[in-house]
Amino acid sequence: SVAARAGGAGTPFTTWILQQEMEEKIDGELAVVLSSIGLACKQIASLVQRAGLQGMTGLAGETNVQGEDQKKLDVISNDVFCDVLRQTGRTGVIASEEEDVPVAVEETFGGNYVVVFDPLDGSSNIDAAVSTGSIWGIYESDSTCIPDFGTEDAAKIEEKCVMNVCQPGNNLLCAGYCMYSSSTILVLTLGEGVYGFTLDPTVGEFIMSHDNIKVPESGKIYSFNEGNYDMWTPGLKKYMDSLKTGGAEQGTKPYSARYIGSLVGDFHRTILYGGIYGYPGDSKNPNGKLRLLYECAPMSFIAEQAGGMGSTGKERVLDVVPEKFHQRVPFFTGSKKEVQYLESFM
Ligand code: P6P
Repeated sequence: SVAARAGGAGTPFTTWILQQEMEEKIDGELAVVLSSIGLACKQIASLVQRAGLQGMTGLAGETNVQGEDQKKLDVISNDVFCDVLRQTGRTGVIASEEEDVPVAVEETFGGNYVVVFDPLDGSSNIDAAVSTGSIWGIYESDSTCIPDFGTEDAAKIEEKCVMNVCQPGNNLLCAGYCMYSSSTILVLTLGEGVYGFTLDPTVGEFIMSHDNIKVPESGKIYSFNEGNYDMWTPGLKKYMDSLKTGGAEQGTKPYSARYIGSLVGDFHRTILYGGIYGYPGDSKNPNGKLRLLYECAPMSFIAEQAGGMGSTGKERVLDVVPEKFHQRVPFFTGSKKEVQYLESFM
């Protein structure tokens, strides 16, 4: 008989999850949650691929809590993630960029896990068929914040859900993203390395294509929206200017600029090719634009597990304890040497 593959390239995602469970890296509950996230990503990939054909581009006519116009696909992708996670019966709280507040999954709050996610990040790119992505993080539910649906009112339940969700990234059990681009790639970490799975549309399954991703130690690619340059601090301007004449090794080859304007696409290229992605704070938005809970913390967990860094410019993103659900932080991530060089200017 063909011995079951012990992981490695070519392993289907479903098989890999079962192997992690057999090796007791995850329990059966988390295995179910991960499989359901894989299903949500396949459903969203299908929607994104057909968006232009099914009249799903354009605006949904509503705005989210961030005051951003919600694209039709934003709303649909959020529903996909919420429905799939509820149906697992293993999630206690789900928290989405698209929802005003975290939501307790009443039917099964006994679920062990809290899932935070951005169902379709970079959705402003959808109308131009530019890459987008889903981002998620999974925490253990905080046993001191389990609401009592029998006795507590909605305000108390909401308060406990927000407390349960606002955990530092150091507590993450799993972080991942799925990029919808020239191919559909699901990348995740369970705390022991970073693995990438490419969707084989002929099978309808994610197949391992990246076995233990490692970020190059350095890389001469920078990914910032330089349109904000005039609003940056003097230190950051000095840093950016230095990249034009070689960066840490002044007088050597200048850096190349690559900016998709979609975090998942820019991040994925950065961890594979090396370099740095940054969304700094500026005079208009001192904490930048990206959200801590469901963008910067999961991406930082992945970056660190791949041997890179995730920094606010002053500290590890994973050390930041969220005070607010939709809290923003300045974000710099990628090759260790590149992020350390940036931090020396902050
Ligand atoms: P800007 C997309 O809206 C997003 O949240 C990230 O995906 C992306 O990296 C960033 O904002 C782009 O922002 O201000 O450069 O358009």
